[in-house]
Amino acid sequence: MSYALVDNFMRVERLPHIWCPGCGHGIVMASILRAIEKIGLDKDKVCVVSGIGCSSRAPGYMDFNTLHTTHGRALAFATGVKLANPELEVIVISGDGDLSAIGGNHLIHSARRNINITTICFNNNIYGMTGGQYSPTTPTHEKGTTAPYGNIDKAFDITKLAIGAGATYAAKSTVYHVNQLDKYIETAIRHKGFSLVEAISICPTYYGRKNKKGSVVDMMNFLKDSFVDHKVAEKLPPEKKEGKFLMGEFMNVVEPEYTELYDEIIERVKK
Ligand SMILES: Cc1ncc(C[n+]2csc(CCOP(=O)(O)OP(=O)(O)O)c2C)c(N)n1
Ligand code: SF4
Repeated sequence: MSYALVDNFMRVERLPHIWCPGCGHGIVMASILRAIEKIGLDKDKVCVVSGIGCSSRAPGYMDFNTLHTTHGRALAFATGVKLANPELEVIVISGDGDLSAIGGNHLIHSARRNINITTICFNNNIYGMTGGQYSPTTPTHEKGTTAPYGNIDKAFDITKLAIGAGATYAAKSTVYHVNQLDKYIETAIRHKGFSLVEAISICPTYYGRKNKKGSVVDMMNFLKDSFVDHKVAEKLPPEKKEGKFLMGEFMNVVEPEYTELYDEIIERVKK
């Protein structure tokens, strides 16, 4: 991260941060800051909202209007903020547990409404903050403290879940593919409507250690080697697609936005 980015957009008095060495979450936070800088948003018009988790600590380090709320409820608070003041650029930061377990209902209904909130999911496939319990995105057979012999659940694809619920912008990248991540976050913030960017992050302390994923460098190399853009994958022969995960922009459409529809009703009732 550049010094200018730190000076302009971070609460340096809050440092050092709480993240473990090698945690991917700082990379996603920096990506968000770069996108905000590039768009040139007025800091006072940005509101970053989070729930609870290692990922949800990010807004505490970011120098905007910030809300650190309760576990799973970031989108509920963010909806209130956006309806009360549609002028604000509202960005939600949420972990995979926060967004797709306890907060799953808020995710689907925010997407369904197409409210103009940008949600960035820091997906490290585990509950980091509370000690490595498995989450709805932990791959089947992988381990967590609550699945010491392997998890038998089928994992959520959060991007697909959001699209199925009505998100009008949805993209996925990783903490290795930072240029794409920057681009998708910027596009998501500029998008009018509900947007989701799933940022595949790494938790070396719990997910990596429990599943013997090797060093932080090994975990980053895994992302580099395993994720392929879905448009590139379409042209690959089946044997080259084996074991690959798809990333890229999956949805980008324009539909009526919730706070505008709400304002229309207010104007109609006033007449
Ligand atoms: C209502 C409630 N239930 C449970 C918790 C405990 N809790 C705090 S963070 C967390 C999970 C965090 O995992 P995730 O959202 O994936 O974020 P990460 O820490 O991995 O970034 C849990 C279960 C809580 N704080 N409040
Ligand atoms: S426990 Fe995992 S998610 Fe939390 S700070 Fe450490 S590496 Fe990051």
